Amino acid sequence: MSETKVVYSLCCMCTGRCPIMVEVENGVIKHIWGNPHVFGAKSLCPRGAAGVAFEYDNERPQYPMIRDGERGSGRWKRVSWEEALDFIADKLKGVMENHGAKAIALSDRGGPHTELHKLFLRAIGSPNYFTHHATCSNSVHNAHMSIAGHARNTVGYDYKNCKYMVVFGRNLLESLITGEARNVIDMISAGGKLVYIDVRWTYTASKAYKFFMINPGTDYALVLALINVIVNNNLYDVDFVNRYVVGLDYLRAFVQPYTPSWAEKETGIPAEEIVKIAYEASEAKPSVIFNPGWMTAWHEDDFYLRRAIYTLNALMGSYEAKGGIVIAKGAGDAGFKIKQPTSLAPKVTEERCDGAGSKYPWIRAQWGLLQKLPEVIESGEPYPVKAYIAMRHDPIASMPDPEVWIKAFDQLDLLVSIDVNWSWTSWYADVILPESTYLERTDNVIVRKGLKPQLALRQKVIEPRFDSRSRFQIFKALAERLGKGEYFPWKDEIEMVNWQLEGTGFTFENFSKKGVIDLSKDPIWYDRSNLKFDTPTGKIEVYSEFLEKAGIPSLKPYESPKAPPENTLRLITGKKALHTQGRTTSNNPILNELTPENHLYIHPSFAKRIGVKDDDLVEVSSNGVSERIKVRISPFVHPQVAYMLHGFGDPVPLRTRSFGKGASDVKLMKGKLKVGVGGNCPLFETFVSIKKI
Ligand SMILES: Nc1nc2c(c(=O)[nH]1)N[C@H]1C(S)=C(S)[C@@H](COP(=O)(O)OP(=O)(O)OC[C@H]3O[C@@H](n4cnc5c(=O)[nH]c(N)nc54)[C@H](O)[C@@H]3O)O[C@H]1N2
Ligand SMILES: Nc1nc2c(c(=O)[nH]1)N[C@H]1C(S)=C(S)[C@@H](COP(=O)(O)OP(=O)(O)OC[C@H]3O[C@@H](n4cnc5c(=O)[nH]c(N)nc54)[C@H](O)[C@@H]3O)O[C@H]1N2
Ligand code: SF4
Ligand SMILES: [Mo]
Repeated sequence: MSETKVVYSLCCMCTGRCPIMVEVENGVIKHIWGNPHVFGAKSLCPRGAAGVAFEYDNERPQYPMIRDGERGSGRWKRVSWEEALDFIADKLKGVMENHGAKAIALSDRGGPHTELHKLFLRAIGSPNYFTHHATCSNSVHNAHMSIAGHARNTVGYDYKNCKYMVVFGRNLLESLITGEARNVIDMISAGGKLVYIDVRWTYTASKAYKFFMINPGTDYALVLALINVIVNNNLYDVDFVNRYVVGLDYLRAFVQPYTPSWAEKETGIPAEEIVKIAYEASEAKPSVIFNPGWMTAWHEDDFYLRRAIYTLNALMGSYEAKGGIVIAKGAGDAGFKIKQPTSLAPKVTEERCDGAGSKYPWIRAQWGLLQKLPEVIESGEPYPVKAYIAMRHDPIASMPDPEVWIKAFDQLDLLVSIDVNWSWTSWYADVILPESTYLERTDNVIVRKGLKPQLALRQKVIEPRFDSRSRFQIFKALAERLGKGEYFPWKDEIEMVNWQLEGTGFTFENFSKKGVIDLSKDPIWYDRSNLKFDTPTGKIEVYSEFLEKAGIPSLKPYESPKAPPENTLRLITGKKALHTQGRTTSNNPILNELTPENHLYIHPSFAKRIGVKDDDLVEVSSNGVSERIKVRISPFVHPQVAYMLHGFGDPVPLRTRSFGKGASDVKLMKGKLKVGVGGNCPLFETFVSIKKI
């Protein structure tokens, strides 16, 4: 008799962690749906649904391997888990004896499923934990930290009740997270107005009430002009600003030169439209969101743009307002305490190798500056780093300058890649550890923060198909081998989950009914007359004494972005709904069939100049690097930019579907392994020349 069941869990086909409902028949996954108890419907983004194709694809590492040839030669020997873990532990012991634990670095994607990696690093005593945010949200996180005292993701958006939202290059409906995209559509259906700013047309633009194609890298001019109109015409929320904003006079004086007609020349957006946005937003306040996006522009000065966008939200009084920016409520707000594994080990106080939090005091250590790691490895300054664990992270594919990474890796005593796919980094690793997929493992309990906080759990749906292990098993085994087993006191994942839930009245079993546990029946709002921001003044610091002391202006005078040198275009990249980042989905059997390669989108005026038509093959070059790619000609990209999807030009032959298809953006972004003011790599400061082949 056939046995069917439904298991609730969390997706991991991107960073969104959407709640899912998995249909299983006789131990085989048949379909992955959205969790209807959370979404009110079963639909899911295409990548989430393609999790079935990922699970049953054999083109992934199937057992632990140790390198058996030159780095990058693709020669490996299969080993048992015991051998692989012993090998790693021996190397780590050697590194610790010679250089101390701080010579061991680990990077991952950040987020709440990193507890066990961080616990491992704390247990052995290394401060060198990095996230992937140097090429994701670093400047937004650090900007919000500096202005409101919290990370970007400790505030959310009350989209459903929002009446007016201005979005800066955050492609909400393509670079999507299922629940967020749904909420944005609900907002528009309910009559909320979306104003979308980008350098190219996107699906999000297609749903917008107004779309403006802005001159690349000039968003800061637009924001300064909006502030100018708002403060000069008293369009701001006076009560909120008087109560919570530090630096209104500074702001008022600062923005005086930045008039709408000045901004029109910079941005290409008509002055009267800028004035209209300011007035329309003000009418809708406080149910207004100026959405700073995730990284949009990736320009060196991005940090100031983000601070200025958050300033607009403060002026609208939209913090903790219905339809505005809401402070995300956690378990504590609902009267629950969830124990976190990292709390078992003391924080490491030793200085980090990248200068985050020390040389760069405004850049928080919790995300780090991964772009500094190759330099540290090469130079041994401020101290040697000799071992590196890339955990659910592919730095070579997701950061600029692959050759710099590869060269630095040659200086390491140990490079470990823990992945579910063949990543570019794993191709150079000494040891590859295949993690059990997200459908084959249970992770730690997470809190889904928001107005109504919930607990959620990624849990094992089927047995691992290959000789893989979960992150729990891997880090516990390594800690034990290094004499730190006491920090991983649980027998297995379920015991850990139950430990996390101790005192709440819930257990592992409570997730079986609908996948999540509601911690609050009603939305939790803080008292708007008594808000507390985690800054030195407890207020929103438009003027920040802390930054000024560190030599960073609170707002920087505007400088026009560099114009592309003659016959070049600014290279920009992004995502589409069918793919995730660099290596998570490009080889996925279904998604690869739908989008097997990327194209270079250019404006007809430039196409005419270089004599190309749709689908012609061109050579794109920057800084001595060239890639080949087909062109698409579109009037919907700004005449000064060339756009391509991120994550193609796969160099790993074992990924037969994606190998060699399309062009690699990270190769072209040569020389961008730098520290922008907010800690981001300035990826979009890349200019390319293009010629027909
Ligand atoms: N030029 C350019 N660079 C970019 C971007 C861009 O648009 N343009 N986008 C940037 C952004 S926003 C981000 S967030 C970063 C992302 O950069 P990364 O975090 O490196 O993103 P991915 O390539 O998706 O995932 C990294 C690795 O995690 C592996 N993985 C997936 N699921 C699991 C799992 O369950 N367990 C384990 N152990 N491994 C897993 C994947 O196979 C992949 O090899 O890239 C950034 N880099
Ligand atoms: N389908 C899909 N969804 C995803 C992901 C994925 O890989 N695939 N990744 C997830 C992750 S980790 C992240 S961080 C988010 C990222 O979400 P987004 O930040 O929305 O991601 P991108 O697609 O990189 O979008 C960047 C946008 O900035 C625009 N842009 C470039 N230069 C400028 C400029 O000067 N001004 C303005 N206003 N716009 C500019 C680009 O044209 C592009 O549309 O997406 C998440 N969701
Ligand atoms: S947005 Fe899509 S791929 Fe990302 S977690 Fe949600 S369902 Fe999965
Ligand atoms: Mo990201």
